Amino acid sequence: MKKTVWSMCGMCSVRCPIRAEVENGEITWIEGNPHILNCALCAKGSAGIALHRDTEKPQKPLIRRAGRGAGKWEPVSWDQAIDYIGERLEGIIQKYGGKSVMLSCRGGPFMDLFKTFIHGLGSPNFSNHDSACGRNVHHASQSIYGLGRKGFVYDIKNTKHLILFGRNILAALRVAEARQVMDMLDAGGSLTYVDVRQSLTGIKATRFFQVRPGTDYALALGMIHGVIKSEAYDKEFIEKYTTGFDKLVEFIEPYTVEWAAKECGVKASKINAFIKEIAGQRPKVIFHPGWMLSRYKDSFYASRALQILNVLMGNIEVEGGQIFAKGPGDCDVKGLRSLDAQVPKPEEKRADGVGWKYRHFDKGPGLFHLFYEAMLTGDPYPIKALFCYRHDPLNCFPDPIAQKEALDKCELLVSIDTHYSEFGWYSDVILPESMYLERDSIIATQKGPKPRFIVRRKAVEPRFDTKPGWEIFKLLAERMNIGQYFPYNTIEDLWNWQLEPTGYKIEDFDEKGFIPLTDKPIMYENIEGRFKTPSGKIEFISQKLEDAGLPSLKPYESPAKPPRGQFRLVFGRSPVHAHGHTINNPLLHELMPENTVWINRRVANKLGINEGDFVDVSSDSSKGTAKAHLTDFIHPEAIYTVHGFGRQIPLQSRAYHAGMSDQKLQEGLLQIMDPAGGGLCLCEKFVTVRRSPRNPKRRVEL
Ligand SMILES: Nc1nc2c(c(=O)[nH]1)N[C@H]1C(S)=C(S)[C@@H](COP(=O)(O)OP(=O)(O)OC[C@H]3O[C@@H](n4cnc5c(=O)[nH]c(N)nc54)[C@H](O)[C@@H]3O)O[C@H]1N2
Ligand SMILES: Nc1nc2c(c(=O)[nH]1)N[C@H]1C(S)=C(S)[C@@H](COP(=O)(O)OP(=O)(O)OC[C@H]3O[C@@H](n4cnc5c(=O)[nH]c(N)nc54)[C@H](O)[C@@H]3O)O[C@H]1N2
Ligand code: SF4
Ligand SMILES: [Mo]
Repeated sequence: MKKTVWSMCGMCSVRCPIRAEVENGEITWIEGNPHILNCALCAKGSAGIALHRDTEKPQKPLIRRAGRGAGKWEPVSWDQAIDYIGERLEGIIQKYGGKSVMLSCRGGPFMDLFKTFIHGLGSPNFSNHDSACGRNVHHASQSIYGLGRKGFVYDIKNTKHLILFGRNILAALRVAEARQVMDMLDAGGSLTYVDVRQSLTGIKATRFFQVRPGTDYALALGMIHGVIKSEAYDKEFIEKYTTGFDKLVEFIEPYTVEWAAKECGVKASKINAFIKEIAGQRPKVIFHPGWMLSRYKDSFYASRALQILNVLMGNIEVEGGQIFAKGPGDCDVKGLRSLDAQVPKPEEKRADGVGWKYRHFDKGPGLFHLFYEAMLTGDPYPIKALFCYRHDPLNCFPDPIAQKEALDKCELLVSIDTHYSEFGWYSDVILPESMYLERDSIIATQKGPKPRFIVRRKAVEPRFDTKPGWEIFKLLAERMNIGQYFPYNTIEDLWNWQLEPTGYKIEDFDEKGFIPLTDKPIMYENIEGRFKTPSGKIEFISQKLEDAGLPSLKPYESPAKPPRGQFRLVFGRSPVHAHGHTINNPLLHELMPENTVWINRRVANKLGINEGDFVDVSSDSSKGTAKAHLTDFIHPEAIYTVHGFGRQIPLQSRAYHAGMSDQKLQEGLLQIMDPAGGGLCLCEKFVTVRRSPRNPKRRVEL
C-alpha cells in the first residue's frame, strides 16, 4: 500500500520540507512539500533515493585498526563502538578535564541535541563550520543591528530590486528562495548581480557587474557615496532609527563613484544609472549581505557596507525588504522545551578564545579554526578529543595537511556521519548515522514572517546497521553517565517532552508536515527598540568593534594583484552537488563527475591551454589537476573551480580523485582570518596554472 510521509530533505543543509511516497517499505517518489514548495525539489533532493540505495557508505560502526588515514577498519557492534569511545573519553577527561573535549557540527535547527551532550560533559567547546562559511556576514549584521544574519529574512518575491554580490542564488540554491527570485523576475523586478565571473544567476540578471576579485567593498563604498550625495536615501528612517550617520557621511567623502569605478572595473556611468534606479524603487530594494562573499580580508567590512546600503534604503520591516524573523513568542505560543537548557552552563572559558580573548565575536559556535591552535599549543588548555557530527573539517577548512598536524595531537577523533568523510577516514571511530530518509529527528523551530515547527520523519527502515542522531547521543551520554540530560527512550517520548509547553501534539504535524504558528505573515507595526544594539538603534558606529581596536568604518585597501603568471583561486557551488558529500552519489556523479578550472580565454591562449586540456594548478607544495574551461566571462586575475572534488577515500569509487580539491591548494590559509569578522580568507591564495604533462603530446600530421 502506498503511504505519504512528511519529512525534510537532507541532501544539503537547507533542509527543504518534502513529501515522500513509500510502497512496500521502499521509497518510490520524493517531492517538495506541496504546501510550501508547490512540489518543487532540486536535483540533489531527487537523488535522495540513490543515496538510500548506495552501498559505498559505512554500514556498521567502524574502529580504526592501523595508522590514521590508512583505511584499515574493523566493523564492530554499536555496544563495542560506544564502549570504545567511552573508555577513551573517560581517560581523557580524567587527565585533562571535560573541557578538553570538543564537538563540532554543521549548524542548523537540530543543534539542541549536540549542545546538550558537550555541555553535559562540562565543556564549553561547541563549534561548527561557519568560520569557513557565513561568520563575517553574521558578525557584520550583529555589529549594525545587534542581530545575526538569521535575524532577518528577505522578502525577495515582493521586492523591486535584488542586488547580489557573489551570491549565486540560483545555483547555490535553496528551493524556496530560488522560486522567489523567479517570481520576482516574472513580476518585473530587477536583479543586479556582481561577480568576478558569469554564473547561472548572472545570466538571469537584468544587470551584471563584473568586478576585479576582492573589490566588492570598493563598489559598495562607491554606491553609498552615490546614494548619500544624490540624497537617494530614506532621511526619515535614518533620523528615526539610526545613530552615527554623521560619521558615515564624513567617512564616505573620498569614496566617490568614479573612484570605485577605477578600483573595481565597473563603469561609473553604469553605477550611477544603478543608483538612480534604486532611488525610485526604495524601500523595496534588497542588498543581500553576501554569504560566500565573506572570503577576503575585508569581507566583514564589505558585508557591513551592504547592510549600510540596506539601511539607507529604509528597507526594514516593509514588504519587499528585510523582515524581522519571528518566533513562537510573536504568535503567543510557548517555545519548544530545550534539552540544553536543562544542563548547567559550563563555566570554563572557550578554548578558541571567543568571548574572552576575542570579545567582539559571537560566542555561539565560536571559530573552529582557532581550536587547532589550542590542539597544537595546549594554550589556553589542551583539546584532546573531537567529535564531528555532520561536519567534515578536512573538506571544510583550508590546508588539510596543516589540519592533520593539529588533529594528531588529539587522542580521540570520532566522526558521526552518513558517509565516509575525509575527516571520518582520518578518525579513530566512525559512527554511521542513518541517512535522512531512514530516521526521525527532534522537533525544531523555523523562524520567519510565518514561523512554524518542523520535524523530520522516517520514511523507510535503515538499510544498514546505522542509527539516528537522537539515539546515538543518548547512547554516548548514558555511557558517560550524563544520561539524565536525555530524558527519553523513544523519539515519541522526546517529541512529547519538547512539545509539552507549546500545547501542540505530534499528530498536529500530520496534516501538512509542519505546524504553522500563524496563518498570516506577522509584521511589527513599530520597530523602535527591536535592534539588539547597546543603543537599541541601528548603529553605524559599533562600540564593541572600537573597543576591540577595530574601526567601525574601515578605510579601503586595494587587494593585491596576483604576481605575473599567477591567479587568484576562487570557487563556488554547482547546483547538482552539495560540497563534498554528494560527489560519490551515483546519480549526481553522472550529472557532474568532475570539476573544471575556469580560466579567461585570452590568458589561456597565451599559456597554450585549450578547452578541455588538463591543467596543473599549483600552490606552495600542492598540486591539483583538472580540465580547463575557457571563457570570456571570468576576470583575468582569477581562476574558478567548484568546491568539493578531489576526494581521497578509496571506498568511494566514483569520487576517488575525480577532479581537483581547492582546499588542498589553500596552503597557509588556516591562519589567515578576517580580524573583524572571524571568517577565514579562503580567496586569498595565488596559484599558478600550466598545461599538464598528462595531456598527450600534440602530434604533427605528416
Ligand atoms: N575550499 C573551500 N572550503 C570551503 C568551501 C568552499 O567552497 N571552498 N565552502 C565552505 C562552506 S560555505 C561550508 S558551509 C563548509 C561546508 O563544510 P561541511 O559542513 O563540512 O560540509 P558538508 O559537505 O555539507 O557536510 C559535512 C559532512 O556531513 C555529512 N552528512 C551529510 N548528511 C548527513 C546526515 O544526514 N547526517 C550526518 N551525521 N552526516 C551527514 C557529509 O557526509 C559530510 O561528511 O565548507 C566551507 N569550506
Ligand atoms: N547546490 C548547492 N547549493 C548550496 C550549497 C551547495 O553546496 N550546493 N551550499 C550552501 C551553502 S553552505 C552556502 S554558504 C551557500 C553559498 O552561496 P553563494 O555564496 O551564493 O555560493 P557560491 O557558489 O559559493 O558563490 C560564490 C560566488 O562568489 C564569486 N566570487 C569570487 N570572488 C568574488 C569577488 O571578489 N566578488 C564577488 N562579487 N564575487 C566573487 C564566485 O565566482 C562564485 O560565483 O550555498 C548554499 N547552497
Ligand atoms: S536545496 Fe535541494 S538538496 Fe538542499 S534541502 Fe532543498 S531539495 Fe534538498
Ligand atoms: Mo556555507
